[in-house]
Amino acid sequence: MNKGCLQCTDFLLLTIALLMMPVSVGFAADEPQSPAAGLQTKLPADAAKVIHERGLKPDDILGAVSTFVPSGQYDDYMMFASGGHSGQMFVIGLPSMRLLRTIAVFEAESWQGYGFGVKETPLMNAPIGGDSQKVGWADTHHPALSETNGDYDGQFLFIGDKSHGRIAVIDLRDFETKQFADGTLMHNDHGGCFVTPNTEYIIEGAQYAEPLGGEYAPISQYKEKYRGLATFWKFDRQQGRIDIENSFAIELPPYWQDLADAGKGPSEGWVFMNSFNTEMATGGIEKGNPPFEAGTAQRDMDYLHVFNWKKAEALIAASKFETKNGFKLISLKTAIDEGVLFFIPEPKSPHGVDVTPSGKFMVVAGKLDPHVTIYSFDKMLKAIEAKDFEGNDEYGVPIIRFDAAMEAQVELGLGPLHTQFDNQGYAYTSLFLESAVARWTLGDDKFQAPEKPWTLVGKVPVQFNIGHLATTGGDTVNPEGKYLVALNKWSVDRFSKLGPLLPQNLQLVDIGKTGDTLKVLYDMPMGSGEPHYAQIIKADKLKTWDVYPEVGWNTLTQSKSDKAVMEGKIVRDGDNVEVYMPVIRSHFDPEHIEIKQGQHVTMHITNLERTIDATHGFSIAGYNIAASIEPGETVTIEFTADKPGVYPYYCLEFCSALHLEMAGYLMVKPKK
Ligand code: CUK
Ligand code: CUA
Repeated sequence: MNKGCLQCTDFLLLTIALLMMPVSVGFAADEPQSPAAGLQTKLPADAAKVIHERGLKPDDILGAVSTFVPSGQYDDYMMFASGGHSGQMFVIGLPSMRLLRTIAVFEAESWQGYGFGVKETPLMNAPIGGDSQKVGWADTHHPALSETNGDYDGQFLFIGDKSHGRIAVIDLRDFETKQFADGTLMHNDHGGCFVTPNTEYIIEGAQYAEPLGGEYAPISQYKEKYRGLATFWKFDRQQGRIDIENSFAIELPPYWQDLADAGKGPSEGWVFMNSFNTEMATGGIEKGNPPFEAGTAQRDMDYLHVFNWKKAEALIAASKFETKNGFKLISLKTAIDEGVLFFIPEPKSPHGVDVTPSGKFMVVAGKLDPHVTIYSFDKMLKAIEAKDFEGNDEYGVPIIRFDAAMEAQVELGLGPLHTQFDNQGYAYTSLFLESAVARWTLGDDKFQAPEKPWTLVGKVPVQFNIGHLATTGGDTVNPEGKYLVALNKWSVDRFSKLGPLLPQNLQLVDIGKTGDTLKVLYDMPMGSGEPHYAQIIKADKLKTWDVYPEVGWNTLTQSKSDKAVMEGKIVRDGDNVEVYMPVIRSHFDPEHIEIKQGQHVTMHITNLERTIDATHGFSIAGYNIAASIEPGETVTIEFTADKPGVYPYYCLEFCSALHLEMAGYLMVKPKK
């Protein structure tokens, strides 16, 4: 027997041992066999051969058996990841790391019938900046799941668009986008959104300061005319919509506000938001000025913004606001005078701010500082009450003394960005420059790690250059501490050659075992966008529909449409032609639609099916129309038949043996 075979025998034994370990330990010989022990006899002999042929090492086998989800079984967790400048969102199952679906949000997506004629989507006629200009793309950064009492409730999902300062609302009953809320005061924001513990508000920080309301001011008037912003979008859970009327923003100095997190538990009612470029650098490399990258990194400290949002809400109720571009705005002066806004120095060019599960501490990571800085909410509050300020910034915002609010600093490594939590008293911080995840202990009484508080206990290398990281339930009051996903920016040599544009690499880490060295279990290439951030929810918290509740469902209003019919008909009123079209395997009714050139056509198409997965599509190639009509759904399509000719329409989903026969003709008779 050669050496390789000996090795593969070892590996087989290891596999069996791994399979048996959790349940077989402690079983006496005369006890009945454990279920896992039964696997030993059933493990196919070919397994050793496969392990040998594929050259798998023990860690590979551990990764494989830890992440494999057999056919027909479901993943335990669902990860909702943003899609960067693909403008969409991705739903990924854990531990399998399978991409389960894309959610079309800000961009057209024909598989979902999103953006190609169907009216029941916010994409059709989306305004931007209040000027109704259509944009076809977005840069999605931070998803936020709706919360009840600080825990994900599985009802709604929000996602920010950095490029156009928008937020979208997704209903998790059907995983479809329902609304865009469009900021009218600034052209951009960080694309981050963060919810308060009962989803009263969705918070969005600005990014690049600009004159508010789309006005013009030369860069020489940066300090006087440019401003930052924090927007508080009011969420109406009953309607499943952002209530734009009752949303508001707070005017801020022209620092570049970044990420935020909402207080919870003792800090509920407060919001913490990072900023950088408190230098107010204005760039201009071409004129010999310091470029932004240098200009924004002059000072050792920037300002953590601390907001009392309950007080801000009371100001709105008391009409202490102005209205700009139709949006409620609390002026910087009012925010200062009324005690809504405070600063605390934070080192240095910070990026992430994350509130610990207990709500007692705020963790800030400075991109250019090897430490994370932990602030105590209790100390902050005491400093505010005692007016323990080191002074004011040049706009008059009181600055809490760093030492008055700081609890601890932990040296982690190079390029710390974002922090997540588990249920064992550990925090996890991404180290961009070091390509690692640092695990360190919280000095928090909610969960307690065995090691000394505020101590680095280990690092797991990742490939490569990690941005965000997400843990199971990681932003809630009850993190589950099961998995961590590293969202790495670079994948370099991890996957097959794909040309110069490489996917991001999402790596799964098992964090459930105390004391164990953390290991990457699985690499998932994300080849359709750059997920900046993700949140991971226990799959059984989602209460999704299998089919729409009633036949004739309007998915935008989430109620029955009055245009649903069981039998097809064409109603003609002068040049307006209305087509009522039921759809069921395997026909459209009607199959002929005859109209005259120039007539306006409105189609109401209803999928009569009640069978799970019996989705039909509808397309008219010459008219740029593509719909996905899921079981029970009614869609509306409107177009002017300005091009004469004969246009076949057909079903886009291979829905039955006679799917190809599911077709019809749109006949547009020329005017002359
Ligand atoms: S950001 Cu991309 S790595 Cu928009 Cu949260 Cu930090
Ligand atoms: Cu319906 Cu194919």
